[in-house]
Amino acid sequence: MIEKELKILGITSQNLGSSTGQKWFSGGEVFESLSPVDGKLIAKVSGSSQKDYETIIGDAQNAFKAWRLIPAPKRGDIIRQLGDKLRELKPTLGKLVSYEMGKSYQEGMGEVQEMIDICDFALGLSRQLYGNTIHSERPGHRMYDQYHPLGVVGIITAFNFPVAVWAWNTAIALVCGNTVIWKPSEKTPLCAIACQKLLSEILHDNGLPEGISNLVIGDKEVGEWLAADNRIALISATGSTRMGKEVAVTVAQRLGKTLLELGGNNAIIVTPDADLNMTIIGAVFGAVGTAGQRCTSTRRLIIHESIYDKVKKQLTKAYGQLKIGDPLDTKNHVGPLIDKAAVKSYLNALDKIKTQGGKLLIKGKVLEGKGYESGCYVQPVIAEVENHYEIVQHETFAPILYLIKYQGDIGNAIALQNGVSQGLSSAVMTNNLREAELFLSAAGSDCGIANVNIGTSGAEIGGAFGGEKDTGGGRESGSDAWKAYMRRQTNTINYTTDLPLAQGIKFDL
Ligand code: UN1
Repeated sequence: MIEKELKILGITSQNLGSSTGQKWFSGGEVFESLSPVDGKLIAKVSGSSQKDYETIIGDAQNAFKAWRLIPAPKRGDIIRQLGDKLRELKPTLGKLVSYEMGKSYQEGMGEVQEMIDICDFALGLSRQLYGNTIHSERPGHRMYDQYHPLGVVGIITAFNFPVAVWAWNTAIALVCGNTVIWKPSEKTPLCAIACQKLLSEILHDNGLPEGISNLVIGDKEVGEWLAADNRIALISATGSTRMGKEVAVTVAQRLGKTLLELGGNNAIIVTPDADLNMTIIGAVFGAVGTAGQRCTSTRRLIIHESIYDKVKKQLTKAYGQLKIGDPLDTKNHVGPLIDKAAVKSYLNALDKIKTQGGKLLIKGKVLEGKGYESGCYVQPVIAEVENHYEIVQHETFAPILYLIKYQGDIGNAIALQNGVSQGLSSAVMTNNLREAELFLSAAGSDCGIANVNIGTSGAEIGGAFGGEKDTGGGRESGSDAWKAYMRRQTNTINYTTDLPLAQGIKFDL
């Protein structure tokens, strides 16, 4: 199924483990990469032993000493070469993403495109890591601030975006002069090995040392090693709020830096002035795309009572047209969940919806029979609920869409939308300028992402990506998110023969 792609990507029995570049390690526990598409074993991959980990961190620290001195635009050129390679390999890597993770081939290709986009962004950024010049209060003094690399950056990523989130972090961290150690999800190790292989070959071909880009394979325990390790300056972690809270505490204990991008509970508000055709497409893609396993997936639709029945009818009709099956077959809309544990949590959520008072408009089930042998394909669900239900307050990584009714003006809808502990992505569907502006104002959405007339998922890399509250507060990707990967230094230079003190303090000897 995927042999050809693995071969093109250079994945062989020699590199099924952790790596500092040209060196590969296979000292630890063995993990199986199973495809949720057909349930087949793709490969067995070795996790990192503590000994492997020590070698990797040593190489990352050594490499940092050289890498930080290479001019940023030259570092940018390495990332340009990565982008070029990704352009060439887009269908191949896109297919591996789709097969190992289970998202549609279209979305797998989209993920690789996101990698290419961040490489372009990082290349430009490598000539723009600007500080400010500041006017000094003292005569003959010059002040400015500048940004220096941090050191070794630890990157922890989730299974749902097995390549793009690495690329957002790595492309930016590397142009900023850091070296990186990546711990991908143990559910998608082959995507990680493919990325590591691509980048480390480029680094090697450019005569650069081992240890600039590193990969450690493992589960939670390896994540804990990274979080507790004071040789790692920044931990950038993407995943559940539960994981993020643990990482935050561990890293804070050693006063390290964190960048957290955690769970969402994203809503689209549908007002009486919404364009309903756009609303239905945006909501359905947001809810069932990646089988509801994006942190930006649409989980709640907050609909005005005057159009509630109409939206409900059109949505249930649209769900009736969804084709569920092999994500590599482009006629299907919805692929499988990542594994059987995810199916269990989907079934558990359905039970809770019923016991907490919700009504299933489209009932859920695990699909069986030909094409569904992996046991990971589920029926996307629509449920009528109230916002305060415990299950609605919780992020379930599955295609479950909650319909919530609001009355009165948009202020009531905004209160519901903000009435959850997470704060990642949000949207309003309206052609009413007053509603749109209120939604974007200080009294509006409390999320890191707030959209008008588009859905909650599918952000571009040019903006800063992340959210507030239980989403962790970090920002990755575009805009000035790069600043989290650097240390700021304020410099004051006196070019006179006097030594005036700031604040006019007199000190004569
Ligand atoms: C994630 O689910 O962790 O905005 C990232 C989006 C994608 C990234 C999602 N560009 O949906």
